[in-house]
Amino acid sequence: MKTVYTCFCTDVIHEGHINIIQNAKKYGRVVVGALCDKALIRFNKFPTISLEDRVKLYQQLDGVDEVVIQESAMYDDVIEKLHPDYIIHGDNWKEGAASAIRANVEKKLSEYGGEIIDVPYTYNPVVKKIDRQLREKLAMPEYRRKRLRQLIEMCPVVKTIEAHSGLTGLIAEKTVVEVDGKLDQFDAMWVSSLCDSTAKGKPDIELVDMTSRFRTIDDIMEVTTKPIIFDGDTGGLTEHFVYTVRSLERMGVSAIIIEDKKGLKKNSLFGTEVEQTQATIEEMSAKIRAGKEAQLTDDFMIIARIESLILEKGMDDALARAFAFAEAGADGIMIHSRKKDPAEILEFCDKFREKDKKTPIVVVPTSFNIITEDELAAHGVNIVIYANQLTRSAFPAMQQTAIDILKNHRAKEVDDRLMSIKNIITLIDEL
Ligand code: SPV
Ligand code: MG
Repeated sequence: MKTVYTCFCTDVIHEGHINIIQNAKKYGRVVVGALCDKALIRFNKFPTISLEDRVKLYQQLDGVDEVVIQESAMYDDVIEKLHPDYIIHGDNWKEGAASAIRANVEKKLSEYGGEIIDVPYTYNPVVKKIDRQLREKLAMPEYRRKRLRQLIEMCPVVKTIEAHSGLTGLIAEKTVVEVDGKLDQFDAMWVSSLCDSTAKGKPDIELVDMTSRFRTIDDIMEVTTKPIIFDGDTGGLTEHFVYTVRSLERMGVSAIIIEDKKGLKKNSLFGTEVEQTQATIEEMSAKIRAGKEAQLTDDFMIIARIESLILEKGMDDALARAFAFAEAGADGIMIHSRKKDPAEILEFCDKFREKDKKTPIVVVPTSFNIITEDELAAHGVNIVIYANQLTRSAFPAMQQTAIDILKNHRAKEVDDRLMSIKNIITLIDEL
Protein backbone atom coordinates (compact mmCIF):
# COMPACT_ATOMS: atom_id res chain seq x y z
CA MET A 1 0.00 0.00 0.00
CA LYS A 2 1.43 3.39 -1.03
CA THR A 3 1.35 6.39 1.30
CA VAL A 4 -0.13 9.68 0.14
CA TYR A 5 0.59 12.71 2.28
CA THR A 6 -1.07 16.11 2.39
CA CYS A 7 -0.56 19.02 4.74
CA PHE A 8 -3.48 21.11 6.01
CA CYS A 9 -3.07 24.54 7.52
CA THR A 10 -6.67 25.44 8.13
CA ASP A 11 -9.17 25.78 10.97
CA VAL A 12 -12.15 25.16 8.67
CA ILE A 13 -12.59 22.30 6.19
CA HIS A 14 -14.10 23.16 2.84
CA GLU A 15 -14.72 21.52 -0.53
CA GLY A 16 -11.09 22.07 -1.56
CA HIS A 17 -9.78 19.92 1.31
CA ILE A 18 -12.38 17.20 0.64
CA ASN A 19 -11.34 17.19 -3.01
CA ILE A 20 -7.69 16.70 -2.01
CA ILE A 21 -8.58 13.75 0.22
CA GLN A 22 -10.75 12.12 -2.47
CA ASN A 23 -7.95 12.45 -4.99
CA ALA A 24 -5.38 11.19 -2.50
CA LYS A 25 -7.48 8.10 -1.75
CA LYS A 26 -7.03 6.94 -5.35
CA TYR A 27 -3.29 6.54 -4.76
CA GLY A 28 -3.18 4.79 -1.37
CA ARG A 29 -3.28 5.31 2.39
CA VAL A 30 -3.99 8.96 3.25
CA VAL A 31 -1.91 10.69 5.90
CA VAL A 32 -2.82 14.31 6.72
CA GLY A 33 -0.31 16.62 8.39
CA ALA A 34 -1.47 19.31 10.77
CA LEU A 35 1.00 22.17 10.48
CA CYS A 36 2.18 23.24 13.93
CA ASP A 37 1.42 26.73 15.29
CA LYS A 38 4.97 28.04 14.94
CA ALA A 39 5.12 27.19 11.24
CA LEU A 40 1.54 28.36 10.61
CA ILE A 41 2.19 31.87 11.81
CA ARG A 42 4.97 32.28 9.24
CA PHE A 43 2.19 31.92 6.61
CA ASN A 44 0.06 34.54 8.30
CA LYS A 45 -2.47 31.81 8.96
CA PHE A 46 -2.56 32.41 12.66
CA PRO A 47 -4.59 29.59 14.25
CA THR A 48 -7.94 30.42 15.82
CA ILE A 49 -8.27 26.89 17.25
CA SER A 50 -5.58 24.82 18.99
CA LEU A 51 -3.33 22.28 17.25
CA GLU A 52 -5.07 19.57 19.26
CA ASP A 53 -8.46 20.65 17.90
CA ARG A 54 -7.10 20.83 14.36
CA VAL A 55 -5.81 17.27 14.67
CA LYS A 56 -9.26 16.13 15.87
CA LEU A 57 -10.94 18.03 13.01
CA TYR A 58 -8.78 16.30 10.39
CA GLN A 59 -9.16 12.86 12.04
CA GLN A 60 -12.94 13.02 11.62
CA LEU A 61 -12.75 13.42 7.85
CA ASP A 62 -13.86 10.54 5.65
CA GLY A 63 -10.94 8.94 3.86
CA VAL A 64 -8.23 10.08 6.31
CA ASP A 65 -6.24 7.13 7.68
CA GLU A 66 -3.85 8.98 9.95
CA VAL A 67 -3.08 12.50 11.16
CA VAL A 68 0.44 13.55 12.09
CA ILE A 69 1.92 16.87 13.19
CA GLN A 70 4.12 18.64 10.66
CA GLU A 71 6.76 20.84 12.32
CA SER A 72 8.46 22.36 9.31
CA ALA A 73 6.64 24.50 6.73
CA MET A 74 9.08 23.12 4.15
CA TYR A 75 7.95 19.48 4.87
CA ASP A 76 11.51 18.30 5.75
CA ASP A 77 10.51 16.54 8.99
CA VAL A 78 7.55 14.59 7.57
CA ILE A 79 9.37 13.55 4.41
CA GLU A 80 12.27 12.20 6.48
CA LYS A 81 9.96 10.36 8.89
CA LEU A 82 7.22 9.06 6.57
CA HIS A 83 8.93 8.75 3.20
CA PRO A 84 5.55 9.23 1.49
CA ASP A 85 5.24 7.88 -2.05
CA TYR A 86 3.13 10.89 -3.01
CA ILE A 87 2.60 14.39 -1.70
CA ILE A 88 -0.64 15.90 -2.91
CA HIS A 89 -1.45 19.64 -2.90
CA GLY A 90 -3.63 22.20 -4.69
CA ASP A 91 -1.78 23.55 -7.71
CA ASN A 92 -1.87 27.08 -6.26
CA TRP A 93 1.47 26.30 -4.59
CA LYS A 94 3.15 26.58 -7.98
CA GLU A 95 2.93 30.36 -7.64
CA GLY A 96 4.05 33.02 -5.19
CA ALA A 97 6.02 32.43 -2.02
CA ALA A 98 4.64 28.87 -1.65
CA SER A 99 6.50 27.81 -4.80
CA ALA A 100 9.67 27.67 -2.65
CA ILE A 101 7.97 25.00 -0.55
CA ARG A 102 6.96 23.02 -3.64
CA ALA A 103 10.52 23.20 -4.99
CA ASN A 104 11.90 21.89 -1.69
CA VAL A 105 9.34 19.05 -1.59
CA GLU A 106 10.13 18.12 -5.20
CA LYS A 107 13.86 17.97 -4.45
CA LYS A 108 13.42 15.89 -1.28
CA LEU A 109 11.00 13.42 -2.95
CA SER A 110 13.26 12.97 -5.97
CA GLU A 111 15.99 11.59 -3.65
CA TYR A 112 13.98 8.36 -3.25
CA GLY A 113 11.56 8.39 -6.20
CA GLY A 114 8.57 10.04 -4.49
CA GLU A 115 6.23 12.18 -6.56
CA ILE A 116 4.14 15.34 -6.28
CA ILE A 117 0.49 15.29 -7.32
CA ASP A 118 -0.87 18.76 -8.10
CA VAL A 119 -4.66 18.91 -8.14
CA PRO A 120 -6.48 21.92 -9.59
CA TYR A 121 -7.10 24.36 -6.75
CA THR A 122 -10.78 24.62 -5.83
CA TYR A 123 -11.68 28.29 -5.91
CA ASN A 124 -15.43 28.70 -6.05
CA PRO A 125 -17.56 31.36 -4.32
CA VAL A 126 -18.11 29.15 -1.24
CA VAL A 127 -14.38 28.49 -0.74
CA LYS A 128 -13.65 32.16 -1.37
CA LYS A 129 -16.19 33.12 1.28
CA ILE A 130 -14.71 30.71 3.85
CA ASP A 131 -11.21 32.05 3.15
CA ARG A 132 -12.45 35.57 3.68
CA GLN A 133 -14.32 34.68 6.86
CA LEU A 134 -11.21 32.99 8.28
CA ARG A 135 -9.11 36.05 7.53
CA GLU A 136 -11.66 38.46 8.91
CA LYS A 137 -11.98 36.44 12.09
CA LEU A 138 -8.31 37.17 12.73
CA ALA A 139 -8.99 40.88 12.28
CA MET A 140 -11.63 40.88 15.02
CA PRO A 141 -10.57 42.74 18.18
CA GLU A 142 -10.75 39.70 20.46
CA TYR A 143 -8.39 37.67 18.26
CA ARG A 144 -6.09 40.47 17.19
CA ARG A 145 -5.63 41.92 20.68
CA LYS A 146 -4.23 38.75 22.27
CA ARG A 147 -2.05 37.87 19.32
CA LEU A 148 0.97 39.88 20.45
CA ARG A 149 1.17 37.96 23.73
CA GLN A 150 0.81 34.70 21.77
CA LEU A 151 3.58 35.72 19.37
CA ILE A 152 5.96 36.61 22.22
CA GLU A 153 5.49 33.05 23.52
CA MET A 154 5.86 31.46 20.08
CA CYS A 155 8.59 33.44 18.30
CA PRO A 156 12.25 33.91 19.19
CA VAL A 157 11.70 37.55 18.23
CA VAL A 158 8.54 39.39 17.14
CA LYS A 159 9.40 41.34 13.99
CA THR A 160 7.46 44.58 13.85
CA ILE A 161 7.32 47.19 11.10
CA GLU A 162 5.95 50.70 11.06
CA ALA A 163 2.55 51.36 9.44
CA HIS A 164 0.83 54.76 9.22
CA SER A 165 -1.90 54.19 6.60
CA GLY A 166 -3.96 51.48 4.95
CA LEU A 167 -1.32 51.13 2.26
CA THR A 168 1.68 50.75 4.59
CA GLY A 169 -0.49 48.39 6.65
CA LEU A 170 -0.94 46.25 3.54
CA ILE A 171 2.82 46.17 2.99
CA ALA A 172 3.31 45.03 6.59
CA GLU A 173 0.54 42.47 6.19
CA LYS A 174 1.40 40.99 2.83
CA THR A 175 5.15 41.17 2.29
CA VAL A 176 6.48 37.59 2.30
CA VAL A 177 9.98 36.56 1.24
CA GLU A 178 11.84 33.32 0.87
CA VAL A 179 15.32 33.39 2.41
CA ASP A 180 17.58 30.36 2.83
CA GLY A 181 14.70 28.04 1.98
CA LYS A 182 12.39 29.54 4.60
CA LEU A 183 9.41 31.85 4.27
CA ASP A 184 9.50 35.00 6.32
CA GLN A 185 7.26 37.96 7.04
CA PHE A 186 6.57 40.62 9.68
CA ASP A 187 4.62 39.60 12.76
CA ALA A 188 3.23 42.90 13.97
CA MET A 189 2.82 46.61 13.16
CA TRP A 190 4.02 49.73 14.96
CA VAL A 191 1.89 52.84 14.75
CA SER A 192 4.77 55.27 15.18
CA SER A 193 4.14 58.80 16.43
CA LEU A 194 6.97 60.02 14.21
CA CYS A 195 5.59 58.48 11.01
CA ASP A 196 1.94 59.21 11.80
CA SER A 197 2.85 62.87 12.44
CA THR A 198 5.19 63.08 9.43
CA ALA A 199 2.51 61.66 7.11
CA LYS A 200 0.32 64.56 8.23
CA GLY A 201 3.14 67.08 7.77
CA LYS A 202 3.30 67.73 11.52
CA PRO A 203 6.19 67.59 14.02
CA ASP A 204 6.44 64.62 16.40
CA ILE A 205 5.47 66.56 19.56
CA GLU A 206 2.15 64.98 20.55
CA LEU A 207 0.48 67.57 18.32
CA VAL A 208 -1.53 65.05 16.29
CA ASP A 209 -4.41 64.41 18.69
CA MET A 210 -5.64 61.00 19.86
CA THR A 211 -8.77 61.09 17.71
CA SER A 212 -6.58 61.43 14.64
CA ARG A 213 -4.15 58.74 15.84
CA PHE A 214 -7.12 56.38 16.37
CA ARG A 215 -8.32 57.17 12.85
CA THR A 216 -4.91 56.02 11.55
CA ILE A 217 -5.23 52.80 13.53
CA ASP A 218 -8.69 52.28 12.11
CA ASP A 219 -7.44 52.73 8.53
CA ILE A 220 -4.76 50.10 9.17
CA MET A 221 -7.14 47.72 10.94
CA GLU A 222 -9.64 47.85 8.06
CA VAL A 223 -7.21 46.09 5.72
CA THR A 224 -4.97 43.95 7.98
CA THR A 225 -5.06 41.20 10.58
CA LYS A 226 -1.67 41.50 12.30
CA PRO A 227 -1.38 42.82 15.85
CA ILE A 228 -0.75 46.50 16.49
CA ILE A 229 1.65 48.12 18.93
CA PHE A 230 0.71 51.77 19.45
CA ASP A 231 3.29 54.45 20.10
CA GLY A 232 1.57 56.35 22.91
CA ASP A 233 4.31 59.00 23.36
CA THR A 234 4.20 60.09 27.05
CA GLY A 235 0.67 58.72 27.46
CA GLY A 236 -0.39 62.30 28.32
CA LEU A 237 -1.98 63.12 31.67
CA THR A 238 -2.70 60.01 33.75
CA GLU A 239 -6.34 61.13 33.88
CA HIS A 240 -6.40 60.97 30.06
CA PHE A 241 -4.18 57.90 29.72
CA VAL A 242 -6.72 55.61 31.37
CA TYR A 243 -9.26 56.51 28.69
CA THR A 244 -6.68 55.91 25.95
CA VAL A 245 -6.03 52.43 27.34
CA ARG A 246 -9.73 51.59 27.33
CA SER A 247 -10.20 52.87 23.77
CA LEU A 248 -7.19 51.01 22.36
CA GLU A 249 -8.18 47.83 24.12
CA ARG A 250 -11.70 48.02 22.74
CA MET A 251 -10.37 48.62 19.22
CA GLY A 252 -8.25 45.45 19.42
CA VAL A 253 -4.82 47.08 19.69
CA SER A 254 -2.41 44.73 21.50
CA ALA A 255 -0.10 47.13 23.29
CA ILE A 256 0.70 50.75 24.02
CA ILE A 257 4.25 51.88 24.65
CA ILE A 258 4.60 55.00 26.80
CA GLU A 259 7.86 56.80 27.42
CA ASP A 260 9.04 58.19 30.75
CA LYS A 261 9.04 61.82 29.64
CA LYS A 262 6.86 64.77 30.60
CA GLY A 263 6.12 68.26 29.35
CA LEU A 264 6.73 68.95 25.68
CA LYS A 265 7.88 65.65 24.19
CA LYS A 266 10.27 65.77 21.26
CA ASN A 267 11.44 62.82 19.20
CA SER A 268 14.03 60.70 21.03
CA LEU A 269 16.38 60.71 18.07
CA PHE A 270 17.12 64.41 18.86
CA GLY A 271 18.64 63.11 22.13
CA THR A 272 20.06 65.95 24.22
CA GLU A 273 20.12 68.40 21.27
CA VAL A 274 16.69 69.63 22.41
CA GLU A 275 15.31 70.12 25.90
CA GLN A 276 13.35 67.10 27.12
CA THR A 277 12.32 66.29 30.66
CA GLN A 278 12.22 62.80 32.08
CA ALA A 279 9.36 61.90 34.42
CA THR A 280 10.38 60.62 37.86
CA ILE A 281 10.18 56.91 38.61
CA GLU A 282 7.21 57.63 40.89
CA GLU A 283 5.30 59.64 38.27
CA MET A 284 5.77 57.05 35.55
CA SER A 285 4.99 54.14 37.89
CA ALA A 286 1.75 55.81 38.94
CA LYS A 287 0.75 56.18 35.28
CA ILE A 288 1.50 52.52 34.57
CA ARG A 289 -0.48 51.42 37.62
CA ALA A 290 -3.46 53.56 36.64
CA GLY A 291 -3.40 52.15 33.10
CA LYS A 292 -3.23 48.55 34.33
CA GLU A 293 -6.16 49.17 36.66
CA ALA A 294 -8.20 50.67 33.81
CA GLN A 295 -7.83 47.81 31.36
CA LEU A 296 -10.56 45.19 31.16
CA THR A 297 -8.88 42.18 29.53
CA ASP A 298 -5.72 40.24 30.32
CA ASP A 299 -4.63 40.56 26.69
CA PHE A 300 -3.69 44.23 26.44
CA MET A 301 -0.10 45.21 27.26
CA ILE A 302 1.27 48.45 28.67
CA ILE A 303 4.95 48.68 27.86
CA ALA A 304 7.19 51.21 29.60
CA ARG A 305 9.81 52.96 27.50
CA ILE A 306 12.95 54.16 29.20
CA GLU A 307 14.67 57.30 27.90
CA SER A 308 17.67 57.32 30.28
CA LEU A 309 20.21 56.31 27.61
CA ILE A 310 18.76 58.82 25.13
CA LEU A 311 19.00 61.59 27.75
CA GLU A 312 22.47 60.40 28.88
CA LYS A 313 21.39 59.64 32.45
CA GLY A 314 23.41 56.43 32.56
CA MET A 315 22.95 52.67 32.67
CA ASP A 316 22.19 52.48 36.40
CA ASP A 317 19.33 54.94 36.03
CA ALA A 318 17.95 52.97 33.04
CA LEU A 319 18.08 49.69 34.97
CA ALA A 320 16.58 51.15 38.16
CA ARG A 321 13.70 52.46 36.10
CA ALA A 322 13.21 49.17 34.26
CA PHE A 323 12.93 47.18 37.50
CA ALA A 324 10.64 49.80 39.06
CA PHE A 325 8.34 49.95 36.02
CA ALA A 326 8.11 46.14 35.84
CA GLU A 327 7.27 46.18 39.55
CA ALA A 328 4.55 48.79 38.88
CA GLY A 329 2.91 46.32 36.47
CA ALA A 330 4.43 47.15 33.07
CA ASP A 331 3.96 44.19 30.71
CA GLY A 332 7.22 44.94 28.90
CA ILE A 333 10.18 47.31 28.83
CA MET A 334 11.36 49.25 25.82
CA ILE A 335 14.93 50.50 26.00
CA HIS A 336 16.00 53.12 23.50
CA SER A 337 19.37 54.43 22.35
CA ARG A 338 20.54 56.66 19.55
CA LYS A 339 24.10 55.36 19.47
CA LYS A 340 25.29 53.59 16.33
CA ASP A 341 27.04 50.99 18.46
CA PRO A 342 24.55 48.55 20.02
CA ALA A 343 26.86 47.99 23.05
CA GLU A 344 24.80 50.00 25.57
CA ILE A 345 21.57 48.31 24.47
CA LEU A 346 23.15 44.86 24.86
CA GLU A 347 24.62 45.77 28.25
CA PHE A 348 21.16 46.90 29.40
CA CYS A 349 19.50 43.71 28.13
CA ASP A 350 22.11 41.43 29.75
CA LYS A 351 21.90 43.24 33.11
CA PHE A 352 18.10 43.32 33.03
CA ARG A 353 17.90 39.63 32.15
CA GLU A 354 20.28 38.71 35.05
CA LYS A 355 17.42 39.65 37.42
CA ASP A 356 14.30 39.48 35.27
CA LYS A 357 14.02 36.49 32.93
CA LYS A 358 10.45 37.03 31.85
CA THR A 359 9.38 40.65 31.24
CA PRO A 360 9.51 41.18 27.47
CA ILE A 361 12.16 43.58 26.15
CA VAL A 362 11.46 45.78 23.13
CA VAL A 363 14.11 47.59 21.07
CA VAL A 364 14.02 50.00 18.12
CA PRO A 365 17.27 49.54 16.18
CA THR A 366 17.11 52.71 14.05
CA SER A 367 20.60 54.01 14.96
CA PHE A 368 22.17 50.69 16.01
CA ASN A 369 20.96 49.08 12.78
CA ILE A 370 24.06 46.93 12.34
CA ILE A 371 22.77 44.32 14.77
CA THR A 372 20.55 41.45 13.56
CA GLU A 373 17.34 40.13 15.07
CA ASP A 374 19.05 36.88 16.08
CA GLU A 375 21.82 38.72 17.93
CA LEU A 376 19.27 40.83 19.78
CA ALA A 377 17.22 37.73 20.64
CA ALA A 378 20.38 36.10 22.04
CA HIS A 379 20.52 38.98 24.56
CA GLY A 380 16.92 38.45 25.61
CA VAL A 381 15.12 40.85 23.28
CA ASN A 382 11.54 39.79 22.44
CA ILE A 383 10.28 42.49 20.08
CA VAL A 384 12.24 44.33 17.40
CA ILE A 385 10.56 47.39 15.87
CA TYR A 386 11.59 48.83 12.48
CA ALA A 387 10.07 52.15 13.43
CA ASN A 388 10.36 54.46 10.44
CA GLN A 389 12.03 52.75 7.46
CA LEU A 390 8.91 52.62 5.24
CA THR A 391 8.37 56.37 5.60
CA ARG A 392 12.05 57.12 5.07
CA SER A 393 12.20 55.03 1.91
CA ALA A 394 8.98 56.44 0.39
CA PHE A 395 9.80 60.10 0.98
CA PRO A 396 13.02 60.38 -1.10
CA ALA A 397 11.43 58.38 -3.93
CA MET A 398 8.41 60.70 -4.08
CA GLN A 399 10.55 63.81 -3.77
CA GLN A 400 12.83 62.75 -6.66
CA THR A 401 9.80 62.04 -8.86
CA ALA A 402 8.39 65.52 -8.14
CA ILE A 403 11.76 67.12 -8.98
CA ASP A 404 12.14 65.18 -12.23
CA ILE A 405 8.60 65.97 -13.48
CA LEU A 406 9.24 69.67 -12.81
CA LYS A 407 12.59 69.57 -14.61
CA ASN A 408 11.27 67.73 -17.69
CA HIS A 409 7.84 69.34 -17.97
CA ARG A 410 6.41 65.83 -18.42
CA ALA A 411 6.31 62.46 -16.64
CA LYS A 412 7.95 60.23 -19.27
CA GLU A 413 11.42 60.37 -17.65
CA VAL A 414 10.15 58.99 -14.33
CA ASP A 415 7.93 56.30 -15.80
CA ASP A 416 10.36 53.38 -15.70
CA ARG A 417 10.70 53.63 -11.91
CA LEU A 418 6.95 53.70 -11.28
CA MET A 419 4.60 50.87 -10.46
CA SER A 420 2.58 50.08 -13.58
CA ILE A 421 -0.95 51.40 -13.89
CA LYS A 422 -2.21 47.82 -14.03
CA ASN A 423 -0.44 46.94 -10.78
CA ILE A 424 -1.60 50.03 -8.92
CA ILE A 425 -5.25 49.54 -9.89
CA THR A 426 -5.20 45.89 -8.87
CA LEU A 427 -3.07 46.33 -5.74
CA ILE A 428 -6.06 46.54 -3.44
CA ASP A 429 -8.35 43.51 -3.33
CA GLU A 430 -12.02 44.20 -3.72
CA LEU A 431 -14.47 42.28 -1.57
C1 SPV B 1 8.52 56.57 16.79
O1 SPV B 1 8.62 55.78 15.83
O2 SPV B 1 7.75 57.52 16.78
C2 SPV B 1 9.31 56.35 18.00
C3 SPV B 1 10.60 55.66 17.89
O3 SPV B 1 8.90 56.79 19.04
S1 SPV B 1 11.80 56.90 17.75
O4 SPV B 1 11.46 57.74 16.60
O5 SPV B 1 13.07 56.26 17.56
O6 SPV B 1 11.79 57.69 18.96
MG1 MG C 1 7.32 58.14 18.86
